[in-house]
Amino acid sequence: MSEPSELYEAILKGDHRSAAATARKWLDEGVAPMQLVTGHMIPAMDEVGRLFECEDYFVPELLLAARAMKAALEHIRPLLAAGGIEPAGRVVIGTVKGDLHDIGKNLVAAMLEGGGFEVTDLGADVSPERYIEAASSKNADLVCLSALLTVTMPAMKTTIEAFRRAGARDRVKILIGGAPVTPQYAQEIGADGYGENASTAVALARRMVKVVHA
Ligand code: B12
Repeated sequence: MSEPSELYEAILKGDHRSAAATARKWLDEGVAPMQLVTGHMIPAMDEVGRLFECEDYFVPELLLAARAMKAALEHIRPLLAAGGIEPAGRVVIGTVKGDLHDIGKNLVAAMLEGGGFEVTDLGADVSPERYIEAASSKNADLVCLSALLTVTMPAMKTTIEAFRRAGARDRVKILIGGAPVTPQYAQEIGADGYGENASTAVALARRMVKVVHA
């Protein structure tokens, strides 16, 4: 992003009406959806995080920024989903137990849909039991776990262990992601893969489905 844009400012200020209207206007003018996401919206959320860290912003400002981000995403999501061509596999996705952050998870879900996957989104604060139940009832190839808090990362491990205990671990590939998560952590807890962002998540999911079906 060369300079702060209207969309960036709207998210930073938590103005959901302006965020939605600006996103709509730019999409109508032909700006690529992912350019809005990576060039303006994610940088705005990063700045919100920085302001929170240095105590210029508090939880209410985070909530307003998140609402503005979601309002803009409402316009972008259908366009990402429309990009898909062939059905690529079945995915169950959610944010792990105790964690309410769902913006990144929503983006990953939208990109996977756009990549032709059938996606079941369980939302946030998802218990291991709900992942296991959904993976079984949807006959999922992949389970995607998101966590944004260092204190909820262990819930990823607990979820993977629960799959193992339920005898369901071998039926799915488990991918993890979220800002504090690392490839090393994925290896440590026995996940099948780690994705840094929504685009790499799609490439990774495609590779994993090939492995599942091999
Ligand atoms: C918005 C926000 C909130 C909102 C969330 C609203 C919502 N509906 O999501 C609210 C206000 C609820 C919130 C609450 C809290 N938050 Co908060 N929040 C944020 C903030 C500013 C932005 C997160 C975000 O949406 N980023 C944008 C998205 C697009 O990025 P992303 O989530 O990282 O996702 C991308 C990748 O990580 C990846 N990815 C994500 N998931 C997955 C999954 C898979 C499978 C794959 C492959 C990839 C992948 O792809 C995504 C797209 O590219 C961050 C700061 C930051 N910059 O991250 C703090 C932050 C995460 N929050 C923080 C904290 C401390 C809290 C609270 C504890 C605050 C409090 N005192 O109450 C609570 C916890 C509530 C709870 N139980 O969850 C800290 C966490 C610190 C830590 N290390 O644990 C952060 C880092 C802020 C900070 N700098 O201190 N928060």
